[in-house]
Amino acid sequence: MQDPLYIGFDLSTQQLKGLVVNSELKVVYLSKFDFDADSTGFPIKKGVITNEAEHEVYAPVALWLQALDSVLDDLKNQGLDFARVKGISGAGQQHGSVYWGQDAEQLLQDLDPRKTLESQLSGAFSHPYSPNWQDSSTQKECDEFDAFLGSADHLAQATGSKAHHRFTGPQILRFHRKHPEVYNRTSRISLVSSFLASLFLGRIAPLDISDVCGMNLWNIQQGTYDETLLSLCAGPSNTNDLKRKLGAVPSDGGINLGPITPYYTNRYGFSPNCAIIPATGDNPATILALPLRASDAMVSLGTSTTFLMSTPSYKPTPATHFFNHPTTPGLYMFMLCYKNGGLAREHIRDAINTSLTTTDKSTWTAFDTATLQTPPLNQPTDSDPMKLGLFFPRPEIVPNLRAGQWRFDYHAAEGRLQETDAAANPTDEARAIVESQLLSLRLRSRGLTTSPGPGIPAQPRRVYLVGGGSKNKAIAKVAGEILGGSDGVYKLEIGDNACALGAAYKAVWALERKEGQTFEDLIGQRWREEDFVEKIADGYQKGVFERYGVAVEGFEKMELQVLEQEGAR
Ligand code: XUL
Repeated sequence: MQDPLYIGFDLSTQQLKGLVVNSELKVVYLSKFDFDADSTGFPIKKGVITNEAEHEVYAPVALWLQALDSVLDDLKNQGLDFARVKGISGAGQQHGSVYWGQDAEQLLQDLDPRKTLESQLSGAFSHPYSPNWQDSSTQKECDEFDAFLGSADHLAQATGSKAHHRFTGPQILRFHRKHPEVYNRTSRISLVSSFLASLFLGRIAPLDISDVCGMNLWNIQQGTYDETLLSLCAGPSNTNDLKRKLGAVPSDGGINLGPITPYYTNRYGFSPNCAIIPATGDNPATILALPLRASDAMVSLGTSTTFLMSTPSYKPTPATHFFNHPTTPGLYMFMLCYKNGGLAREHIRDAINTSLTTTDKSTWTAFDTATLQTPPLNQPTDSDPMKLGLFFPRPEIVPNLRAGQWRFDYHAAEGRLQETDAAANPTDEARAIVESQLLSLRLRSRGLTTSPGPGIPAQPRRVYLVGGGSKNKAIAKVAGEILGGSDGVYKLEIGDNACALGAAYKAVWALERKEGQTFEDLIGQRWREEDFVEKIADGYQKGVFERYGVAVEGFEKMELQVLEQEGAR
């Protein structure tokens, strides 16, 4: 038999991707199906359907079946020898739920290899749509979730997050109220990740130990569903019935759920021994795209900013998220999900370019120069105030504030803040906005880092930058100054394949690990760092890191003051 192969699928909002790696973690095949461009028969835009009147966003589940048929056909056409595939895992957009009908398991078991999944399973669902993470129809349910254990803080302590519109518990509660008949006819509820695994397993797969934390239903420290929250979510119907619909959750993210169902061996030539490994959420899968060590941080600088960290600490607050780590017991995934990010930086870039009458409006040269020429906190001398600000072209959730801009002078010696005029010169704002975004990350992650050595302050070991903004060396430099990174700031070059890679690596680890061997250890031994990362900036710099430590205090005060002013607290 030739060397084994592993498939990681990424079922995201706008596409399905199938990525095949070998035991050395090298990518050998890749196939993509773009929902808008490649599907037929679904009235979707960017992969979803929107009902603006009710703030609903959802995706047709049959679309995903069509996509999987197509990706498997394409991999076959590319020459993949499916008999070599030893394991399959996946990454799913988080929080989305799939509602299976009464005969779902039978349909999954009886799949005819001569026919497509779409033609056989489109009728397997009690509800043909999956509520999407962009849905915001559940304000009422979120208020109930936040109140049910006493406060949003208590909910965050129990489940790792306060209530969010997209989280599956509030979504199920609303679904239940809106479609009581359909809810009753629903045999099982999957997350997008476990839906994907179910298709390969030929029966409903359990929820994943990390992805289950995106529901507001799983009590992370108890390692069980939270009975109180289940009773809220089940409403007038039976809590046990809801528990049965959701199913048990294995604690091992690398568990072998069982062999692939015969449909795939007959239709594509998979080995009957090919193992199905739990698929996880796309964010947990992202931290598996490299051997991220505890205390390493990943910053995704896209349209929005996402911050991910692997940490042994569990310190939830209403502004942050904690999930079980997808592979490693005793570790957690810490996540910050901002609404703002790239757009705020682009506004200032455009303003600077306009004032310079630069012809190419999208060039970052002037923005970078301005960032690098401005002293930290635009503070020429120690006696000058630190310039701080908040820049939100869109309403923000971290913290919960309307769209707007606020600027302050912080007189650190007296701990005094003074609001200033908006009419700042755009070139002064370039550094301010980058600093503002990074100070917010440092403020919220500072309790999770540890000191890397005697006399060195607590900070991440490495900071990995991904996404569009990671190309920008000026941002990387400021990231190192503010966040530190005892080993530096790195750019992670895995394009947009992070989730699919992480899923494929999860399958490699699950099936090749020695007794007790962690994901970080196995993948760490095989990962050729030089192929994937480039050090792009220094991390910790004595003096400047400590100065930003003072600024973080001012930043925290500023946020509180703005929240008070806006009546948002
Ligand atoms: C995370 C979240 C998004 C989706 C995107 O909480 O809602 O990142 O997972 O697919």
